This record gives sequence, C-alpha cells and structure tokens, in this order.
Amino acid sequence: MRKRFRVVSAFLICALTGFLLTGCGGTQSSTADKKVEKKVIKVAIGLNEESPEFKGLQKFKEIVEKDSKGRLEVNIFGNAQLGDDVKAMTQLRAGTLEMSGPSSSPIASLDKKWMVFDLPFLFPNEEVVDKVLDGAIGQKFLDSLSQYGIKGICYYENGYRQLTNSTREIKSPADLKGLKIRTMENPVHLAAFRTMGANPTPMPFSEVFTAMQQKTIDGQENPSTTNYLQKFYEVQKYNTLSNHVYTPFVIMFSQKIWATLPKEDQDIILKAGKESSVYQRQYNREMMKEAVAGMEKNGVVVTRLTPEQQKAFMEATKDIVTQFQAEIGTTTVQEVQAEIAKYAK
Ligand code: KDG
Repeated sequence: MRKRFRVVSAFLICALTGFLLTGCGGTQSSTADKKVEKKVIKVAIGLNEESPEFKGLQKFKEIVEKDSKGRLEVNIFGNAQLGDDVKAMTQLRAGTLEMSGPSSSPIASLDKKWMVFDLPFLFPNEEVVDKVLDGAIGQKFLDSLSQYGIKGICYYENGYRQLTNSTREIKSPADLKGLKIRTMENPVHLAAFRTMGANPTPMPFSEVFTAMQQKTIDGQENPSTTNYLQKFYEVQKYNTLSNHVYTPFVIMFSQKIWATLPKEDQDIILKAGKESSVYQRQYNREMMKEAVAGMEKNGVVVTRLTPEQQKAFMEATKDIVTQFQAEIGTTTVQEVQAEIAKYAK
C-alpha cells in the first residue's frame, strides 16, 4: 500500500512540475523549442527577381529548405536592397550577412588573381567554362576565398558580356571612341575599354540604369539576360553582341557564420549550391536567346559581329594579358590558360 502511494505521489509531482514548466496544454519543453528554431540565411544580390541568378537562388532555397526539413530558411534580396557586390562582400566578411552572389570581377578588390577571369576573350565557349570552373582550378579559387573570411560555394553563370549604348551602332573598337561606358569596379575592365578608345567609368550595378537614363554615361556592358531583364532597352538604343569577356557569379557564404553551422547544414548548403548551379546555368542559357529577341522587340538595334569584326576587338585588347600578367600572377594566368587549352577544341 505504502509503495503504491509512493508511485502515485511521484507521478503527481512529475505531472505538476511539467504543467508549471510548459504552461497549459504545452507539450514542448524549452529545449525542444530550440531544436526547431529556424536559422535564416539572407542572400544579397544586385540583379532583380526575374534574373537567372535570382531563379537559381530560388532553386537553392527550395533544396535547402526541403533537405533541412524547414530548419534552414533562405531569404533572397534582389535589386541590391542589402547593398551592391562590394558592400555585400564586406558584410559577409564581418559576419553580418550570410550569403551573396557577386560577379567574379569585384572580388579583385580582395585578391588580384581573380582578374584572370576578366581577361578579354579568355573562354572560347560555355562548355569550356563549365569544365574549368567545376574542375580543380575553379575549386582552388573558391577555397582561396577563406583567407578573406569568405566560404566559396559554387559558380553560377553571369555569361558573355555584350555592349549597349544610346549613341551609335558599335561595329568596331573605333566606334567606341569617346563613349562613356560604365564598367564593373575592376582594373582589367577599365584598361580594356580604355585600350578600345572608350571613356570607361567604374560604377556599382545599382546605379547603372539611372546613370543611363540621366545620360551621365552613354552605355554599359552586361550579358543579354541582364540587358533585357533589367529593362536596359528603355534607356539604350544599340546592342553589340561583342562577347568580349565571360564573367561568372561566385556564390559565397560568410566564413564567420559558416563556422557556426553544424556539418550537416554545411553539407546541405554545398549540395544545394551544386544542384542549383546546374539548374541556373541551363536556365540562363535558355533565357539568353529570348533576351536577344526581347531587346530587338523593344526597338534596340542588335548588331551581330562577323568573325572579322570580332577579330578587330580581339586585336585591340590582345595586350591586356601582358599588361596584367604580373599583377594577376604569371603562374595563375598560365595555369588557367593551360586548363582552357586542354578543353578547347
Ligand atoms: O547580382 C550580381 C550583380 O550585383 C552584378 O554582379 C551584375 O554583372 C554585374 C554587373 O555588371 O555589375
């Protein structure tokens, strides 16, 4: 009897303690609540919601949220709402922002070796781009970002860059003479346009549309998907498919925040990066054709260069490699060139 009394009172004490701790009807302890607490990953990019970069990140979000069973939540901020490429990288390094996807070009402000991807006419086609960026060299570049407080995740496609302007049709470097062209904040781009006779001016992406609208610049250069989806046709009349350089997006994470994530979450993010990059590149390449047609439909004069005309642009910029080789690092330039040659047919 006494034993039975002890069991019943022990049960009552437990039940009462539980009631007091969790409140009426509550079944989750505070420890359990913590377990389901969401970790929010903010991603900052400069392009808008229609861009292939944004679409790729939406795929990334879908995979991460599914694989983490909702434990990780991805919030994408387009239109440079959280800052342009350079500012976003500063926030990653400080640990005040989780993720970003800048062009490779502004990374040169941290490490000059990234300028290798800014060399004009470096990549012969997108198949070679994929092989080089997804191969050992691409990974080496991503890994090297850790010394700047950044975890490199993967590459998305920005693409071959094409000239636009509001003044005249560009068929040769001579046509660029005196035109005020916005470039990314990168010395190789500035030098290349100076060499071609233009008057280049570096500027963050979010200021470009207004600068063209207010005619403080005559033109800019970006892949066709950007030129079309950012509605540059509203303020630009001419578009030359110059393919003068291929620049990728580098999807990156704050190293400080990365270090706080459990291995399981890091793996989920890396896997989602890889899978979404395949999707994003495919999406970008399909959208590219639509984008050129879209520019034309909106009244832009699209100029397709003949192989001879294209050669004139290559000729005009051929000394840029020698000019920047030492700054980039001779070994890096040679390594990347050799890798490209290996895959180029
Ligand atoms: O989201 C990426 C943009 O911020 C930017 O990198 C786009 O290519 C670009 C440019 O011209 O600045």
